[in-house]
Amino acid sequence: MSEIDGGRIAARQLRAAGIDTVFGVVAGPMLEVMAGAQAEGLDVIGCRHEENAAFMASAWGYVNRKPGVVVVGSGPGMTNAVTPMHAATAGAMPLLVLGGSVRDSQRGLGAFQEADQLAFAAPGCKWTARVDSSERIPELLRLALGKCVAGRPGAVYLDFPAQVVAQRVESAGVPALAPAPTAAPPHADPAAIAHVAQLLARAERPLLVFGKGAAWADAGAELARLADLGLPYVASPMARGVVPDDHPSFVNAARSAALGQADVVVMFGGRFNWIFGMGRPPQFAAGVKIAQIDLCAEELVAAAELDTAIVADAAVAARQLADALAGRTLACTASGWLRGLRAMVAANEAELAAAAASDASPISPYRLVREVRDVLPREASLSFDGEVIMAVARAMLPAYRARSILNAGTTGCIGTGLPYAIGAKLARPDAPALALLGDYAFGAAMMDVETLARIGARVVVVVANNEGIAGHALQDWLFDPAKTAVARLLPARYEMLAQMVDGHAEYVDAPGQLRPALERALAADRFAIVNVRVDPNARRIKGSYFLG
Ligand SMILES: Cc1ncc(C[n+]2csc(CCOP(=O)(O)OP(=O)(O)O)c2C)c(N)n1
Repeated sequence: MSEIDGGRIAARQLRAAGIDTVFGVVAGPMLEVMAGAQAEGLDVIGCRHEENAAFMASAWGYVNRKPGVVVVGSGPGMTNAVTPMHAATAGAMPLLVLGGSVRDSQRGLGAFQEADQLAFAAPGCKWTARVDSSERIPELLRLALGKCVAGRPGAVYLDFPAQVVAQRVESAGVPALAPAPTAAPPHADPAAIAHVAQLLARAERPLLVFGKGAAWADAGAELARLADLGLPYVASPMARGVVPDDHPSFVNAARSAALGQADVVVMFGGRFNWIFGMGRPPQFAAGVKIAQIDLCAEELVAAAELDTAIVADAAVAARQLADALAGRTLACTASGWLRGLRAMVAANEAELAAAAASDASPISPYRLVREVRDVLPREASLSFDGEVIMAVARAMLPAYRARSILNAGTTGCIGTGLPYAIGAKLARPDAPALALLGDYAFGAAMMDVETLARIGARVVVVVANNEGIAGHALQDWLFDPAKTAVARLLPARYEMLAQMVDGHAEYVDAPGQLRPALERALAADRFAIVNVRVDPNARRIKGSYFLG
C-alpha cells in the first residue's frame, strides 16, 4: 500500500504515453507535477519564462511527432503560455499545456493567482478541460494527449486545480492507462485521386505545393515520387526539407512565377493563407484549378476556390497519386514549364550569390547567411527568427529533412527562434542545432540562454545584430531622430550573455572572421552565442514578410 500525489499520477500517465521530456516553469500549484515527472525518470526542463517553455515544448513535439508537454503555474504563469497555444494551433504544432489553478473551494473568491484560465485557453486550443478529481487524472490526460495529435495537431489545455495536484491517493487505485490507439491515416477517395491525376497529367503548368502537414505526415518519399516525374513544387517555410531542397523540381526560388502562372495546383497539407496569397489572384492565375488535400475537412473550406477537396493523409494521398500517374506521360514535360522555372531559379540564385559574396563591412546579412550555410551539415536542425534576417535565411538556407527547419510560421510570432532551437535540439540531440536570430528576436527570449547552459544543450545561437527592428530602416522612416529611439536598438554585446553562464562567446565585426567563428562555435563543447555586427541599412532584396 502506498500513496501518491496528483503530480505523480500525471507524471506516470505521461511516461505511459511515451513522453520522456517535459518543459515548464516551477510554480504553484504544479510543483508536484514537475517533481513527479523527474521522479518518474522524465527529463524536466526548467525554463526562465513560460512562453519560452511552451515554444520549446511545441518544437520538441513537432520534431518528434508527439505532444510537447509544458507545465505552468496558476494565473500569470498560465496566461504567459497563451501566445504559444495560439501559435501551436494556428501552426499545427502539438502542444499540451498543463496549467495549475486555484483550489476549487476558493474559485471566484479572489484567490492568489486566480484567473479564468479555461477562458484564456479556449480560443487558442483544440480542446480544454479541467481535472475534477485525482482519480480522473489518467483518463483526462490520455484524452488530452490524444486530442493534441489526433487529426490536425494543435494546442490542448488541461487545468489542474490545486487540491487535485496535492491530494494523495492510493497508488493502485489510479493506474496509468495505455495510450489511445493511433488511427490508420485516412486514404483519399479513389475517384478524386483519378480526377487530380488527370488534371496533373494534362496540365501545361502544374505545380505541387507542400505545407507543414506534409512534413508532419513524413510524406517525403511519396512526394519525391511525384517530383521525380518532373512536377515542380514549392514548399511553405516549415515544410521545407520534406523533399530535400536540392531536388531538381524544387522551385521556391521562382515562387512568384510558379504560383502566378500555374494552371493546376495541388496542395498537400497546407493552408491557402497569407503565405500563399489566400489561393487567389493576383498571387494565383484567374482560372487556376486547385486541388487541396488535408487531414481535416474544415481546412478545405477556406479562401481558395477549390476544384477538388480531398480529406486524406498527405503521405497516403501522394502515394495514391504517384501510383495513378505511374507510366503516364505528363503534358508538362513537353511544355518546358519546369525548364523555364529552373532558369528563373538559377537567375534568382545568382542574384543572391552576388549579394552573398559581399566583402563589405559592416557585414551584409546575405554574406552572414552564406557563411552559416557553408558550415552547416545536412542533418542540422535550424531555426530562424526576425524580419530582415528571417527573409534572407528563408531565401538562402537549404533544408534536407522533414521538420528540420523552424521559424515564426503561420502566426509570424517573433520570439520563437531561440526556444524552437532548444526544443529541436532536445528532440534530435545528435544533430547540430543552430538558431539564426535578429537582435530583437533574440532579445525577446534571451534569458533562456541560462537554461541552455544549465541543461548542457549545445545550441549555436547566431545573432544578426543590425541594431534594430529591421535594422535602422523603420526608425529612420517613422520616428523623430531628436527623440528617444523606438525601433533602433543599441549595438549590444549579446555574446556576453554566453560569458555570464560560461558558454562559448564570439564577437564578429568583419566578414573574414565569420567562418572561423562559426566553426569554433559548432565545435565547442557547450552552447555558443555568435554576435555578428550586420549592416543596419541592408534590406531584403525583394519584398518583406511582416513589416510591409
Ligand atoms: C510577438 C511579435 N511581436 C512583434 C512582432 C512585430 N515584429 C516583426 S519582425 C520584428 C523584429 C525584427 O527585428 P529583428 O528580430 O532584430 O530582426 P531584423 O529584421 O532586424 O533582422 C517585430 C518586433 C511580431 N511579428 N511578433
